[in-house]
Amino acid sequence: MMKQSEIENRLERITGIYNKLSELMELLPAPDNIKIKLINLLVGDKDMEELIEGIKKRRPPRFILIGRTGVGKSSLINAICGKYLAEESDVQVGTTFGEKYSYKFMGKTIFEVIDTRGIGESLKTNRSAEEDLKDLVANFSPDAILFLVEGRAYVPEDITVLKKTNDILGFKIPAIAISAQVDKLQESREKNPNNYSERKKRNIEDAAYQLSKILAENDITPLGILPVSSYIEWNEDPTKVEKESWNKLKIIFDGRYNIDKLLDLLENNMSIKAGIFLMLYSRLDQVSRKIANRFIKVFSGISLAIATTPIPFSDIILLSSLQAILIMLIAYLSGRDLSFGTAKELLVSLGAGGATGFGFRVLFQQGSKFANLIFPGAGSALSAAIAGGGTYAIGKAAIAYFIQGVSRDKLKDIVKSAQDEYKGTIDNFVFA
Ligand SMILES: Nc1nc2c(ncn2[C@@H]2O[C@H](COP(=O)(O)OP(=O)(O)OP(=O)(O)O)[C@@H](O)[C@H]2O)c(=O)[nH]1
Ligand SMILES: [Mg+2]
Repeated sequence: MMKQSEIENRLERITGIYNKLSELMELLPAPDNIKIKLINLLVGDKDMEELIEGIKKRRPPRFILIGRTGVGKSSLINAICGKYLAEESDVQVGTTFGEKYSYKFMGKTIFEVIDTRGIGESLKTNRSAEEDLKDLVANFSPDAILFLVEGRAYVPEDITVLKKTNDILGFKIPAIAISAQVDKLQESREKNPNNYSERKKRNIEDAAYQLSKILAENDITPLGILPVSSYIEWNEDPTKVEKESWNKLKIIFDGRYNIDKLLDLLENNMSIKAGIFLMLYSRLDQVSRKIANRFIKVFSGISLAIATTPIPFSDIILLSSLQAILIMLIAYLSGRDLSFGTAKELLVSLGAGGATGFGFRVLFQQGSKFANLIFPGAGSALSAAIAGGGTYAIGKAAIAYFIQGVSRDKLKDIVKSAQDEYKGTIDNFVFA
């Protein structure tokens, strides 16, 4: 697995390249007019721009945490990134009802949080409290609201805060309701989620159901309702260790439950800037694949655009070149060199070139022949589904080969099933 610093360096390089696409094109054995068209396509694409911006300007996610003292808000944040973070209060933004905190690791802010513990009661009675909350939220511009309740012990004040916060935000940001500390449900001695009994699983489902009922009764419709355990045993008792040493604490028992689902929900619904940062600090082993998937989505979209404004014959060359760039980027994300050689390695495995031994300059001149190898029946005119699905499938093969280490002989099957999976519209996919 690549280290965080190496992945970050690679992301830096990719965003740098986007500003100098001509350098990337130099690596590609395609005719000049194709390269120019490609640059225009990549520069003009809104989704591409958003993704590059998201990578470049990644920043700590901002959460509003709603939940009583002791419900497990801080523990959830630790569970999300698998580290024991230092919670630092931002004195400047503190009010009587909500306070801003930074969660730091080795001096670096990983999360920014507004903790609203205890605010419910004053909201009920105090108008200026509501105004204050409004200001706090407006200045903070949160990425998500996390609402925590333990078991059935929900408190009406919490519901008040959740309602108010959502009113203030106009339901624009994702709210996720969490039934916390479900490891404590019967049988509470079993802390390993892999060994949860059927009875315990039923109890967990029930806790989530009870929470969903409370929310429904209050007309609150969160993006998701999740039962979660943040249970972690550290190699030393954090409360007995100096704050300076928290970053050295290691997990010796991992009882986390559903944190992955929570992360999926957050990543897929937050701004890309916060989502990419979150990936880097929560699931480093999956970052390459996840970012590769985002590139696949963007490149498939561009492929659709190529097919819907056809330039006879040359569109297939354009498409193959675009796909070659996608493969190069995915290979690069996996730790390979940024070169056309890596793309060629994959394309050869897929049947383009290899056996007949024709070079890739010829390949780009014989675009339609290549098209028929990879997308049977394509010919010289491309349908949108074939273009989008082809790029999607080639991208998936690139992830399998470069990132997941799948062997070459399985790649054709992966291309085929990915094409089946892609039925015209890509927006229905969750890019996990
Ligand atoms: N078993 C179990 N204990 C938990 C879990 N989450 C938190 N705890 C424990 O509950 C206690 C309170 O957790 P915190 O994370 O400090 O709660 P909090 O909501 O941040 O509390 P305040 O900061 O006071 O508002 C700690 O002793 C945690 O170890 C969980 O999922 N399972
Ligand atoms: Mg706390």
